Amino acid sequence: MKKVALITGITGQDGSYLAEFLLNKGYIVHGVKRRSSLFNTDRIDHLYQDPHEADRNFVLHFGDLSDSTNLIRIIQQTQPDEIYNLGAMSHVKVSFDTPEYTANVDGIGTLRILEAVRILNLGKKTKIYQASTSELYGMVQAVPQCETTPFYPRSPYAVAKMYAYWITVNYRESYDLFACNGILFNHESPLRGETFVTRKITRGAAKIAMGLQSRLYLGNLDAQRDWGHAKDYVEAMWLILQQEKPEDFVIATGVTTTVREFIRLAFAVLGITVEFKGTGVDEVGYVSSCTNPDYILETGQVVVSVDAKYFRPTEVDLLIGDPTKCQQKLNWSPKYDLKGLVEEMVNADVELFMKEKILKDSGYAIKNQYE
Ligand code: NDP
Ligand code: GDR
Repeated sequence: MKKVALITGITGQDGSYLAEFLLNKGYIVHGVKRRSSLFNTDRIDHLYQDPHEADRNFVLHFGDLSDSTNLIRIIQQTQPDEIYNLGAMSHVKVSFDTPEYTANVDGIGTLRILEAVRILNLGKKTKIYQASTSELYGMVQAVPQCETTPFYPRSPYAVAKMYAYWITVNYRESYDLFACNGILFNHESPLRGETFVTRKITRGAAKIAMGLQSRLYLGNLDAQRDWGHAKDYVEAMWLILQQEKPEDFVIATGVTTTVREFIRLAFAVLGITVEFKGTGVDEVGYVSSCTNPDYILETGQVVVSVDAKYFRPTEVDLLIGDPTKCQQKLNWSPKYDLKGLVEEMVNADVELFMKEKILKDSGYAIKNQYE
């Protein structure tokens, strides 16, 4: 019998990599996608199977984490062996603009999944993975952050995820559910949403090098993050649910890097050296040399400026995870390093914008996208 997985957030970065990973392992994968006015399945279109095909192993269901009845019905119909609750309003800055919605989806949404499994008496069958986050650590209490480091969330997103973390632990202890938190540190990829800082930088660097954009506006360049590759991290999610007993795990690389350094690395892939001067909102990054003959950038050209509108009311300054437990118990360690990740992201964005460049070079107007 094939195992059945249900993924919420299947149209997101992690949902896409996880679906692909589970299909390769022989699972039948069901995914919950939201209704939207335009197609929102770009990241999973390569997995799509025509609904008229018999024996499909990839099936999408319309649904939303704010709707219990819908979740109960989907879980009842699909009878999953494993649920991966990845659906969320996942943008920290945006959570300050939409705090109630974020609490509903990221916090209570998790409760709805747990309750559905309990109501449907699937507690003995269905294992649940909850997408917890290093944002729970927030204000630095101790580093590196591990499973026992105290939480101090610093955004409506992190506070909602803290509720989700504890309600997952509570259902495990109260009802004996196999429910686990993966406390994942930042993970990125060419599929990363365009408004997260890494993708914003790799897109911006690619567009600047290709003459499609002149400058990149960013917020706090001093923030430090423990960045890994999403492809590695979805494997850890699966491993967490294959353990004998349900437990919570930190998933991280153990290496931290500033946003400023990430910018340097991204431009370096394009043969462009960027230096910084000034501090805070006066800070700019300028080109100090450009060795790639495909891109002719003048020395002294300002390519990065700080715009205070990207600052957060409360910031998370430093994240660096301690991967000891996941290394020992899951035998997991990342295959990608940061340099490889940045290279893959920048090269994918250069390829993505090639069509735009050809159109621009042929005199067609191109559409701007704002983040
Ligand atoms: P994305 O933002 O790429 O994807 C989020 C997914 O959730 C999308 O499929 C989105 O749908 C869906 N979604 C949003 N709102 C709802 C809703 N109301 N009901 C159902 N689905 C909804 O996030 P990631 O893939 O990067 O992250 C996956 C999960 O892991 C999230 O829960 C995130 O908070 C968490 N996380 C992520 C980390 C990271 O570094 N990437 C680190 C730690 C935790 P749509 O496509 O329609 O918008
Ligand atoms: P984060 O990721 O908040 O860590 O949450 P993000 O990439 O948004 O920010 C990382 C750091 O970069 C700083 N920054 C900027 N961020 C954005 N988005 N845009 C900018 O222009 C910019 N300039 C500087 C931020 O201030 C921050 O310090 C991600 C999400 O995937 C969450 O869902 C997940 O839980 C955590 O990672 C772990």
